[in-house]
Amino acid sequence: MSSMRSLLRSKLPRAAVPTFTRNASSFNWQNPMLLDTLLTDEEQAISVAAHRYCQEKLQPRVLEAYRNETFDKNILLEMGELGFLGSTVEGYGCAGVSSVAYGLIAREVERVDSGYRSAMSVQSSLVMHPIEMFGTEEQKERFIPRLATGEIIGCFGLTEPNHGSDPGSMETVARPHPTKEGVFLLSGAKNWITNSPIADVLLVWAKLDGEIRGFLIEREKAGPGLATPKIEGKTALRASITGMINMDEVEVAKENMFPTIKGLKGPFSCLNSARYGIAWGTMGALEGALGFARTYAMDRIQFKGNQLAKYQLIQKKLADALTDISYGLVACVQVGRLKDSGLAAPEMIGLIKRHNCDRALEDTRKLMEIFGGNAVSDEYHIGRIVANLFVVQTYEGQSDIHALALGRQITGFNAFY
Ligand code: TGC
Ligand code: FAD
Repeated sequence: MSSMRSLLRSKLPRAAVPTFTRNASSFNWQNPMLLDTLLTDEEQAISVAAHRYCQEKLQPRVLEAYRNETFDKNILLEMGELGFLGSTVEGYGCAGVSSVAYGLIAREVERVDSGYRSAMSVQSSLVMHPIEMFGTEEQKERFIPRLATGEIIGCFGLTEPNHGSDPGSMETVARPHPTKEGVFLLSGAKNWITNSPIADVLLVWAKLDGEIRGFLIEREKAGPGLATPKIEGKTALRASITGMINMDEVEVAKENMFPTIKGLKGPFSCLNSARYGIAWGTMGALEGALGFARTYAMDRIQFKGNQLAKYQLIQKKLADALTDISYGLVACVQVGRLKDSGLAAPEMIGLIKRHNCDRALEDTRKLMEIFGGNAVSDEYHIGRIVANLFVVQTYEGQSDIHALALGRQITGFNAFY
């Protein structure tokens, strides 16, 4: 067990670890499928630690952060301290926990806000994990330990202003510097990039001689050709920071290029890990929304002194959400186990990403109705959760794009043309 993993566990009072003592026939709406029976002791402990941190430290900050569209960089330092960043990476100061444990952390973070999960998943799945998979030993040692503590922040630049669902058509190019040996010049633009305005290291995908390659741009060495303006006025995911990456002949040393990975499978392999985390995260968001909606329905009195919770149409909305949470979480555990056994096909991950995003978006939109006019007040949280989930259903492959990837497997016909 690595030291970070021990650290993660040592934060827990023993009594906080869940136990399995319960009646055989009991049903707990907060744990409908007895998810803990599918988890190891270590995964349960990590889940409890993540729940506590997120509820005690993130939940109290989220309203103001969302209102003011601000992201507190200290959150990544706190997550680093707890071992949440790059938690599946082995060595380099990382926890080296299972994919299921990583998913449980994503679930707890997104129970508070999708934007916080976004910041964590980009750092973990889309920067640290790619360096682990494709980087040289020197790159791993140079970047991963500082990314693990949150001392430096990373971002992942794939999407461009004219190429979102079809990144294969990207226009960003790299070319050898005409006079400096071992240096490339990167030119182009990336759009809608989580963390880009505050990133110290920017993983950018660009075409070199027509082939997609990964480059690690270091802000402090990039010079005046690099600009990362913040995108202001977002209608969702306002607690995370999003921006562009504008590159005009940005110098990148050859030592900062991934040495062997070429083509779309480079960025797409990174997305497998991030999409898997989203499948868990959206279930956390839905669980959070169900909790808020249940509390509201129990408290709100209408008609002849009745709680809203007594009405059948209200109960159906709650039951639909609970059912989707139950199926969604069990599927996440199964895909996580397959992932760690090397048996998870990308389409399995696309399937749970798509389904859990769709169910979470639709269910939270229905739960929103329970709040009536109060849904419009940010203090009830539900409007923020629904707005965020639209983005989560869109990024990392919009829902219909994953449907077409599945359709291609079912029929053998490629609908991307
Ligand atoms: P296609 O022919 O399917 O594939 C090209 C090559 O890539 C390989 N590949 C994969 N490899 C590993 N894992 C995967 N998931 C893979 N998917 C594809 C494939 O085997 C092939 O390899 P090779 O060796 O044969 O060349 O490519 P296509 O051009 O037909 O595209 C298919 C499509 C539409 C599914 C793909 O373009 C796609 O997934 N589009 C969605 C784009 C997307 O997801 N963008 C995400 C941007 S990052 C982001 O949103 C981060 S938000 C983070 C946050 O804030 O939380
Ligand atoms: P488009 O590709 O223009 O698609 C628009 C609509 O058309 C979608 O509904 C899509 O499903 C549909 N469509 C497209 N093609 C087809 C087709 N062939 N058949 C049927 N329907 C189709 N990207 C990054 O690289 N890094 C990041 O960190 C990142 N963070 C993001 C953060 C936020 C807040 C947001 C909003 C986006 C982020 N993205 C990031 C970008 C995100 O991945 C893209 O928005 C997403 O991939 C969709 O691309 P697009 O917006 O260009 O939509």
